[in-house]
Parts: sequence; C-alpha cells; structure tokens
Amino acid sequence: MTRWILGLCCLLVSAPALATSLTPVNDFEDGSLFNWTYAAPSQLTNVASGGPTGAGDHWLRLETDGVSHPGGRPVTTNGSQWSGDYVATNVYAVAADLANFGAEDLHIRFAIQGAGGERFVTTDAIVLSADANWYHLTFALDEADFTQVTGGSASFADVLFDVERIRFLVRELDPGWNGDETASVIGFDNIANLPEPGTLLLVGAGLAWLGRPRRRTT
Ligand SMILES: [Ca+2]
Repeated sequence: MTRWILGLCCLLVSAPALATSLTPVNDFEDGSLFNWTYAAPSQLTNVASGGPTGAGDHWLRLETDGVSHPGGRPVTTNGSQWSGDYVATNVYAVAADLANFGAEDLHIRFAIQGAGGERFVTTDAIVLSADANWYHLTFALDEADFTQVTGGSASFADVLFDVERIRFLVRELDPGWNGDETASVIGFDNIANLPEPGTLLLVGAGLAWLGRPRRRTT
C-alpha cells in the first residue's frame, strides 16, 4: 500500500505541469504559419515538402535579400502562440529544427521579450552551416545564457511569468534585437516548448513505481 501512495503522490505533484501547454508543436503541417511573422510577409511561407522527415513534411521558409527594408534582415517573431506565462506552463526550453539553404553560414540567436518591453537575447550565437541539412537546436531559458539588450526593469526570471513574444534572428557579432542585413534562406520546423526535465523524471518514477509487480501477501 505504501508504494501505491508514493507513486500517486509523484503523479499528483506533476499533474499541473502536464495539464498545461503553451502551444502545440509548431510543425506547419496544417499549411499555416502558426502566427510566425516577418516585416515583409510575402517572404515568410509554408512549404509543403522537404522538412526534416523529407517528402510531405511542411516547414516554414524565411527568405531575405540582405539589402531592402523591410525584408533584408533574417528575423521571425511570434507574439501570439508564444506569449504567456512560461512558469505556469512549465516551459523550460524552446527547441526547433533549422536548416540553412542559403550561400553563407548564419549566426542564429534566440530572443525573448517581456510585457514591459524587456528584451533578452542569447549571448552566444549558434553557427548554422550553409549545407541545407536540418539541425535540432535547443535554447534553454537560463538567465546565464542571455544578455538584456533593451528596456524595462523586470528581471529575466520575472519576464518568464509574462512573455510577450519570442524570435529567432541572425546576428553575428553581438547580442541585439535586430538581425543583420544578410541574404538568407532559412527553414524552421517543429518549434516546441520543452518541460523542465525533472517533471518528466518525476512522472516516470511515479509510473514505474505503480507498475512494479506486486508481491503476494498471503
Ligand atoms: Ca513539419
């Protein structure tokens, strides 16, 4: 009986995190943009095939020319499905599949903006090779990985309670909210919010405990 109680406790502790989700995985299979935006809307499109799993896998395509305004800077933003309380919804990290279909390697950063205008950008960029292969990138929402670039008084931890928007951008030399003027063709797919790892371990432990063979107690 004791082990059943312990197992149920594990499940009950984890229940709030399982019950909420900020947004479904943005897999683009419905033909939409999942409310990702760009200053020049025609340069952001849903492509019906060629995602990470190949034929028939939809993905989000962003093309920039590197010179015009708007339309020259590789940036895409989402203030709809990705706004909200990341603490209540247990968003620990944001992951995505990206591919660089352009001619030059790109320096990818991830950014987050709070409701008070606070903007934080990853301090280090990830180099995305111009090889047209899909890469799985994960951005942990760890304050140590971000630099505040503009506005507001809320801390990074406070911003996670009230996120207004997130964005991916190409910016090489330093953290900043705007992208570089760069010609590019970038693919995005399977943009997902990841739960805190301990939650899954806790649930797994609870299920494993409940699933253990019961000893006969005659
Ligand atoms: Ca897809």
